[in-house]
Amino acid sequence: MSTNYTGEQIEVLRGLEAVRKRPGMYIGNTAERGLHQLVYEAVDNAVDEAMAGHARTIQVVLLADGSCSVEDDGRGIPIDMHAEERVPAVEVVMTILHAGAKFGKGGYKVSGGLHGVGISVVNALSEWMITEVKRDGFLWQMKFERGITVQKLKKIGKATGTGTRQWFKPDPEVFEVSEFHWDILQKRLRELAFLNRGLAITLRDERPVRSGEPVRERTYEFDGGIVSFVEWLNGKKDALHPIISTHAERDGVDVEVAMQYTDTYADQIFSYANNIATIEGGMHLQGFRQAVTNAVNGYARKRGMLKESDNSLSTDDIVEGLTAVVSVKLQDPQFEGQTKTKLGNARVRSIVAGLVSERLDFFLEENPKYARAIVDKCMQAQRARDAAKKARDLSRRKNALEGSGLPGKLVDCKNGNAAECELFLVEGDSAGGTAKGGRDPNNQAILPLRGKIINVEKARLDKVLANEEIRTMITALGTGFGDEFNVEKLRYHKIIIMTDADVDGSHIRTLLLTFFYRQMKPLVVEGHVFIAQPPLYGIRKGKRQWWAFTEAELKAVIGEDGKDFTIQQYKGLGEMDAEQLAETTMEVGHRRLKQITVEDAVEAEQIFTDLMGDKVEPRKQYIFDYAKSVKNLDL
Ligand code: 0RA
Repeated sequence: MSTNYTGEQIEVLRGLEAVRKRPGMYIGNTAERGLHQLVYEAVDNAVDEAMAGHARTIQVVLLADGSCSVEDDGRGIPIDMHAEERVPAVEVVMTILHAGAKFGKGGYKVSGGLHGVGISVVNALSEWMITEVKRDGFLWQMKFERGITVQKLKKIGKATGTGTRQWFKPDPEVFEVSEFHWDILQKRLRELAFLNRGLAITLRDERPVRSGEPVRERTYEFDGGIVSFVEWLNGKKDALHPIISTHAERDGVDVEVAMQYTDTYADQIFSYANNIATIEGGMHLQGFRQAVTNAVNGYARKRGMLKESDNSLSTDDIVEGLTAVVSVKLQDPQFEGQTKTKLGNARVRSIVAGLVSERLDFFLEENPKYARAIVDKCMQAQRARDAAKKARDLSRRKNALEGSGLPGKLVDCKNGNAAECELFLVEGDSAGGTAKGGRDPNNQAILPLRGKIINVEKARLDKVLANEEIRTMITALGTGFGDEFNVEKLRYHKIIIMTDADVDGSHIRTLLLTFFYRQMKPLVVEGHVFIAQPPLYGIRKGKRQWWAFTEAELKAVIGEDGKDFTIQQYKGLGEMDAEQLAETTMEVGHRRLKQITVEDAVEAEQIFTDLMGDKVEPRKQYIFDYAKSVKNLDL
């Protein structure tokens, strides 16, 4: 290589240096998430080519050497000389930060904070990368190492058809982990296939498998697009009517909506902008909710189901049991919010609302039987909500009479600063007593929960509120719940579920998580909920003592034969005394907490429905898949 750098080479080196110095700025982090982000970046480019109408298939292959290949059948990245940079266009795309945008491909280029950082970032963070382009009857190839071109564009053979292949090996100098996870990739690829009707995405795992296991390969392709998505989401629920859907472009915004009511109590509404999950919602979601509320109220009034003197149905009443996917694609998405997953473009609200109103008004008029079922369902929700409100007002008044209003069972802490306080939700009075003995009274509070918590997935709000354990917990947390939930009133910033490591314990844990997820979602989304991890084993040898939290840790301490060690297996919290519980499970510095995260709302919803809903079959399947699902949810 010449030492007389051109301007372009200097720009490339500066760009690479920036990316390799602060990878987190470009891909979030250098752990599991960042590693998978590399694949998403390559796939997003291919999906863009598909959205522009030029590619139909995408193949993602995980190879034995830890590399990943993403291939599409689009037009192929251009290989002609770039006028300004005087190198082939493909080299510009691969080596210059944000070069993709310069090409102004047209169509709906994603420019979110999460994606669209440019394939050159993947290149910079890869030990090696090979780009192949099929165009004009030839196969072209370029090679890179840590973003630096090591083989200029070269014709390596003949080819039929067109397309692009991006093959890269993440750099172990950059990433703390190196293994791609099938489950993580599969979920996102499936979602992309749902969101892009007709696009076929294949995931293939060519890494060595345990003997007897087949090589995994799955293709996701849905001719129904988001209608198939809703069908899949409701697969295990009973629907009240056929799926209602609409798809249209208005003022440059492509809008797709599919919706269906079920006989359940929770709503599952997923929104997307340019294929990015808008976890924090935004204008498209607002438009949707507003339109559905107006349409159902309008119909109910017109048919006399709601009398003049009746209150209108609220949006919360109207979304109960509703499953919906709202997907918009637009040129200039504005992503806002804490995690940049809230769509800010105001005009999108009225565009979505207009389309949904039109479609839903028409559906209700044309299908009186289904319309009645929907309105009935919403009115039942309204009645339950009224009953719940009365119960709540009553209990508020009662609390006011009783003084502080905090439940008697709560062993509170002294510190008044919520950010420093922790609440342990403990299974049973006896473990509660032990925890009380082991806590730090300054900032750790204990709330023992007796008996079973009601399953919120199967009961309406009024029933849920009649449950004493639930009421006690709500009062202790201080936030209210449901539509009145206010995270700013939270009295403890860490809520730690501490249950036994047995079936009952995991049941209670799941019931609590379901309640938080359904009625206090921000608590979960903002990362306030944790699971305590008591040790599985206590190990002694002479005067020395260890704790093991996994089988592997046990092995590591005692070695293969375990001679001279006394091993005690802990089945429940009750088997430890206060000091042991504090030392292993409660004290900062020793304990291991698992934070509950909702990275993947679709997955979380499915798991809660499966786990807690009416149908038995999915629950059996869940128990079968238990280990796997728990891992997905990061419990
Ligand atoms: C710029 C212009 C054209 C295609 C592409 C980029 C392109 C990029 C990627 C990335 C992955 N797969 C891709 N496929 C295409 C259009 C070139 C033309 O007009 O033929």
